[in-house]
Amino acid sequence: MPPLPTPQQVAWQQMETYAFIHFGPNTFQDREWGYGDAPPSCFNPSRLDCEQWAQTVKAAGMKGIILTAKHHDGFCLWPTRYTDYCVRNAPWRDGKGDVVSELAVACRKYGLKLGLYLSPWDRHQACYGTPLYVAYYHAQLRELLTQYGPLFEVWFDGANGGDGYYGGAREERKIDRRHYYDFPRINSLVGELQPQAIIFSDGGPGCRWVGNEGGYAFDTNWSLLRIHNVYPGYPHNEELQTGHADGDAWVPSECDTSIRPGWFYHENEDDNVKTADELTDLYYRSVGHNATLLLNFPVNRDGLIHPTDSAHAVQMHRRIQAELKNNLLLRAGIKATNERGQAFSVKNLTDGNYDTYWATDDSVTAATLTFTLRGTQPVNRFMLQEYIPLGQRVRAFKVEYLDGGQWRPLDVNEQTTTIGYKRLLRFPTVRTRQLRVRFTDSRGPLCLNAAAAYYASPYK
Ligand code: FUL
Repeated sequence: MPPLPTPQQVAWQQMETYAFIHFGPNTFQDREWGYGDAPPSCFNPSRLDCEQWAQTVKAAGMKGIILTAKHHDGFCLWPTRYTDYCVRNAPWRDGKGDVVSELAVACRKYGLKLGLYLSPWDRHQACYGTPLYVAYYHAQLRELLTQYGPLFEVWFDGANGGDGYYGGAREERKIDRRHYYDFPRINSLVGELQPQAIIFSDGGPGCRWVGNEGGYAFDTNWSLLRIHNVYPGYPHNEELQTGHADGDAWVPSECDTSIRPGWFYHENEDDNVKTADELTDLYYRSVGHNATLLLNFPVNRDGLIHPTDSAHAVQMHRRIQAELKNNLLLRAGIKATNERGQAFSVKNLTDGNYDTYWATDDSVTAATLTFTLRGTQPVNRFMLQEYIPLGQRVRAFKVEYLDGGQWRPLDVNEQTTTIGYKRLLRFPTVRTRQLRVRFTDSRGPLCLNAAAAYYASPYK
């Protein structure tokens, strides 16, 4: 039996895009990796407003927010029982503030899901590197899992070990990344307290790092992983980019990137915010490559998302909506060389129902879908979705258009190998009456629940 996603993984994948927020003492000290010695007094956002974050994220079409509750510097954005190195000892809201709680409330108000990042590496705690720290880390995780309502994702970073403040020791500490934190215990804690939450790490088990921080996935991207090989800090990024075609677990990829060069806010990056064009390109190469897009907003010293960042993100969303608006296949005739029977008809490809799909007979792993449009039309985008509750199957396909009497390949400039949850293809505009997809290799019978073709007019 090939690996299948859990219903939670399917629901998570359907979110498609969600936001990251990096915020903490680094914001006030102009750093990326705080050493762990910043005084809590530096944490003093003048106008922190989680509703402003939520409004921005919502307007950018995203479905949730993941906050750095604790980054590598060890400072906690919630008043944890287990250390004084937290908001309780900051001047912000006279030490009575709780960023995690304010964000949880804002997310609920705006219909967004909440996720949390709790850095395993902690450059502040004196006990880091000993078993006591692991108990501390698990206790903090339990607080976050029990105090703030349902979480959609819990994020475990792979960066680990090295030098730090460590209670004043100011030294280098090395841990065994694979075993030190007791990830099996962490995973069962999350499973027990937040069963719907997806666990992110380099190797899952809920979803995996895509092997780069550029915000894109490779064109060949399996949601499968040989999970027992991979662990946080796994050094073979190229395997995380493509997944393992023969993987034994369902571990889809997530593309994390920041809208600015840094993860944290730096004023000197105000003119270096990714443009709507660049962000749109990343959408096609993340969501359109069978992954999710986790886009980071570095909240500034006021405690707000900078207006440039929010403008670009909202423009990206509008652009994507405009480009993928009119599915030309809704009014097209669709024929398949094989159909499993009426319940699995090609009509299911355009009925807008996620859970109905076109399928081929058991023995059929290659087939062709032909789409006849209402007259000759310009086309420059194509979309396919496999019905992933039944797994990821397609290994190779070709998309072609009829040019005069000749079928010609669309100039997609990518390998057309895997599809998975969603595959989006862009190509120079062709004018045609017919398009076809030839599925040439698949691990099993084909199961596709959606197909679309669009004409994205040049953006003004
Ligand atoms: C990395 C961290 O070291 C960065 O600071 C950031 O949090 C990024 C999302 O993950 O591993």
